[in-house]
Amino acid sequence: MAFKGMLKDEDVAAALQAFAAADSFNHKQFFAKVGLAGKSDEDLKKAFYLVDQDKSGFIEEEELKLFLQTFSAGARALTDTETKAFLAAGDVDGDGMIGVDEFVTLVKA
Ligand SMILES: [Ca+2]
Repeated sequence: MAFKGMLKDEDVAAALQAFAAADSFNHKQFFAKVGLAGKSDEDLKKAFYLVDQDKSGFIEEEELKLFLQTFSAGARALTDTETKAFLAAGDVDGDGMIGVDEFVTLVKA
């Protein structure tokens, strides 16, 4: 998995299991369960660039939709409702994308 060495496999599995049902995703609880909430800014920046699959410097809506698959290829895509709620929570400046600083702030919130 993409986060090997940063996160524990069992934490990732448990976090994905906890939000396996459609429309059950809660980013705050997910970040805590998966072990990202306690990571350093440096690690969170690394995590950001894993989610930013096209390396544009922003997490766009399409990448956010596939957020869980960054943790495990077999994970589900977020629903449109979950994606929009996640984006709204992280997109402080309202440009429709999540930048690296916005991501770090969101995870630590
Ligand atoms: Ca991107």
